[in-house]
Amino acid sequence: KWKGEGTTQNLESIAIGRCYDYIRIVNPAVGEKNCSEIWEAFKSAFINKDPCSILPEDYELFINLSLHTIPANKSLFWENNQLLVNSFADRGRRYMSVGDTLFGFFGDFLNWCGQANSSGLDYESCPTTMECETNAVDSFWRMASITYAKHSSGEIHVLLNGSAVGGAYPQPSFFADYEIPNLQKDKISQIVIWVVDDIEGPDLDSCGIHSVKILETRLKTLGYNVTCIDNYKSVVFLLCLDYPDNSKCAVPSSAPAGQRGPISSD
Ligand code: NMN
Repeated sequence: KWKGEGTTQNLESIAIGRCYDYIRIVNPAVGEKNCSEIWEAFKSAFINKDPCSILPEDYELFINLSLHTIPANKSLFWENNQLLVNSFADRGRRYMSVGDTLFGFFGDFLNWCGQANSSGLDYESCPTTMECETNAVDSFWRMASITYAKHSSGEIHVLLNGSAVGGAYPQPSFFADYEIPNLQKDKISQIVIWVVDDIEGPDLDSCGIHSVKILETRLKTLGYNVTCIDNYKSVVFLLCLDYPDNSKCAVPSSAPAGQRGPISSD
């Protein structure tokens, strides 16, 4: 009856399995957590309710049970490049995006909703954002984003896509509406914005212009120390893995041009 995809099959096994994977393997530094209790708290946010009447606060117990320290200088916010962020952050080893926290890891790439007057999940369909914003998944990510922003500290980073058609800094968006307003100014020393274009994509947005300028102005007005870097090398290197022959991926050789052979044998 809804327009969106239904609940992911085997949701409970995936979520509980992810929780154990996270606390035992991915990030044992979070300490002991009760994964079945976390699952019950997650489920109670949306089970037996009208799937369009789920509020971020309904996930409060879930968040309280799954919350852990987000290391200073490791927060990575983003728009329009989730897969790139997943690779770059490396499950928290390099950076800890919301998807690398226990609460974000738990629900990442999954879909779910319940139904009124039934304790079952709806595997057939779930409401889209267009049908209602207060659906189980959107409210979950709102709560996750708010919590993540509130607990971020030190030097924080934002990775934006300079080839995105709606602008590198879209509005409305989770970052603009739920993360920026919840950053704790006294805990944040600096905000570094990275605007990285797709290797084969157009350069539509950059530091100091269009939507990035709007973001820089907003953050400076809020009193933050803001730096912006176009096509930050480390991120470009990662993208270049898939485009080794693109001119944007050329690495300058140390040998003079005339001495450079196609393949070196020594
Ligand atoms: O590009 P959208 O969906 O607006 O969200 C990106 C931002 O919001 C990121 O800064 C992230 O922290 C947060 N967010 C993350 C997820 C996810 O990791 N699956 C989902 C929704 C929002």
